[in-house]
Amino acid sequence: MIHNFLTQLLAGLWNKFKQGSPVHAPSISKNDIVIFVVGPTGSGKSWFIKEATRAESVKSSRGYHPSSVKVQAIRCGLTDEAKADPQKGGVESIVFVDTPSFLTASDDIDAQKEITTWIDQMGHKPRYLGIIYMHRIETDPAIERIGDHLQELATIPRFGDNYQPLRLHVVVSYDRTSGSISYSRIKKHEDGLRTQMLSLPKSRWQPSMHQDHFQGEPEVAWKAVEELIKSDRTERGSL
Ligand SMILES: Nc1nc2c(ncn2[C@@H]2O[C@H](COP(=O)(O)OP(=O)(O)O)[C@@H](O)[C@H]2O)c(=O)[nH]1
Ligand SMILES: [Mg+2]
Repeated sequence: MIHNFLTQLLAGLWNKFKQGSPVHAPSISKNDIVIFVVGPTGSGKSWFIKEATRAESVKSSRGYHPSSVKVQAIRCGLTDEAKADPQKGGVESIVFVDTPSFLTASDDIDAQKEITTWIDQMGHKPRYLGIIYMHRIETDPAIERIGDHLQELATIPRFGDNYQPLRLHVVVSYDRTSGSISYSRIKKHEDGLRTQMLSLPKSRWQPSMHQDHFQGEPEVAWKAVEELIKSDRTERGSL
């Protein structure tokens, strides 16, 4: 059961992994944890991965132009200390997958196709697969369409066939340097987001929402990954 194999590793996840570097889908191994980071343009996907992995190749945009048109994956291996831990549950690394945005202004980026191709090329079924959905709280980018976009993701065959119901953890990003936003607006956006998540079909999705806003702290990013995995209620046995 997922709960058991990662219990020890999951305590204080964020200082158990080294700086990340790019990895291609065929190199995914059965001892990897793979986390897809999805969401609209400007929601903070690249920012989240950049801070969590400290990988130099990840560039966040500080704007709304879709800078990621291809899938880019970053692998963080376990530190030597964590590697020596007998409780590491067979896990060797965590791979963050930066996906092209949904809801982009430009229609010539086919996010679903890019993600599908990447998944089809995965060398192995990873040990664990989950999704982080980023949402930028200062703005309200058509959250009523989240369901449609996630639906597209859920129908990607290798996702749909092997991992349903899909584990989805919502992380709200907040860039304070871009100007302040009132408490009531934050609440309103969070409530709207929660309503959308709760209306997702339960047969396909197992959603949850991260309590803290991501404001660039690696600890919060890793905590979100911990929560994603820890609160999985599915028995995925031999994944
Ligand atoms: N404070 C701060 N904010 C950032 C940084 N990088 C990105 N952001 C914020 O996050 C937003 C989204 O950036 P990005 O991660 O590229 O979006 P993506 O399209 O989802 O990958 C930007 O508009 C900024 O508000 C950063 O290094 N520092
Ligand atoms: Mg990006």
